[in-house]
Amino acid sequence: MAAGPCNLKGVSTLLICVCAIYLILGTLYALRFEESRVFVTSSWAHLAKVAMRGTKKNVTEPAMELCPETPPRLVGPLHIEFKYSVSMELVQKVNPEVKEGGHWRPRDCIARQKVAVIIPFRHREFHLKYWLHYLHPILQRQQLDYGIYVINQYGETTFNRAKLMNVGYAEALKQYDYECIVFSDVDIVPMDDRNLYKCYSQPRHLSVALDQHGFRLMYPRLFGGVTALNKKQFNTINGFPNNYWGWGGEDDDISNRLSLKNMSISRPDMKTGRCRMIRHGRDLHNESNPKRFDYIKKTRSTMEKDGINSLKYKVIKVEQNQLFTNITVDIGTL
Ligand SMILES: [Mn+2]
Repeated sequence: MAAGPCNLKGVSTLLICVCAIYLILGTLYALRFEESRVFVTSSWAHLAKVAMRGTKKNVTEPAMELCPETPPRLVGPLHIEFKYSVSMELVQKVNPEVKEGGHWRPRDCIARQKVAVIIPFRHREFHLKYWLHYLHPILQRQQLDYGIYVINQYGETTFNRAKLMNVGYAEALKQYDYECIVFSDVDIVPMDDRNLYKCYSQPRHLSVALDQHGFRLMYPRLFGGVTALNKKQFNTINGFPNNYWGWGGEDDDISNRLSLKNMSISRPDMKTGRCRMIRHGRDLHNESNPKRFDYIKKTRSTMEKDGINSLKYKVIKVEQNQLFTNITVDIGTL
């Protein structure tokens, strides 16, 4: 009889043991499976993450190359007219990539030059609208890393184009590491986008064939309208004269400075260099400067002391507009 309970005890012990082993093995199996599943999912997650990182990298920081020497989206001759009216709102709408302050740069390649475009200005909002309307798309097709600076002369004293251009040079360089400065009258628009708004090994004259001048270069040393100088070229001539108040002469003084420093003038051909100028009457407070004939004879002695090294002005206001930076400046008076 002793075997009975003993047997029963043995069977129940065995059962308990089997149950325990089953539980342990089951738990172990489950744990192992879970673990491996965690491992599997995490490795997939990892792979997915790596793949994502790859695509993300291509979007935000692609291995960018220098833009091609000849911009591929240029169209050549352009139809330019000033008959229909344009609004700043429309210009903004068709140039959605232009950032505050009038900055833009190519997204898919590194621009070959960082260019500040300086526009000496006063009371020509009507012309500026056209200029922005035509130039923003052109400069984008030219794949430049550019910014537009309108240098607005404060007050109603006599206009001084060259001094405003000096101010534009100084102020633009405070904002960005520009390599090239294009100086443009507000009323001149190129008629061919192959006329690149960039700098060359010699100072560049871009507005070589104006419609109002019968698409002819008025004289060989002409350096007015739209010009481009890199920092070295600009500093070699001590920038521009500050003492030409009123219309005329400052462009010839700049031209003198270039030849006195043994630089030549680089130009597009007369077809590519065609430009349209908006017809207008003489502005108030920009009477022709009677002293200009005398001054341009003395460039040799004046250029070293009058220029970017003697520039004095007071910034009144800097506004980051959507299509350009507007700098209002007090440049004093005659
Ligand atoms: Mn004009």
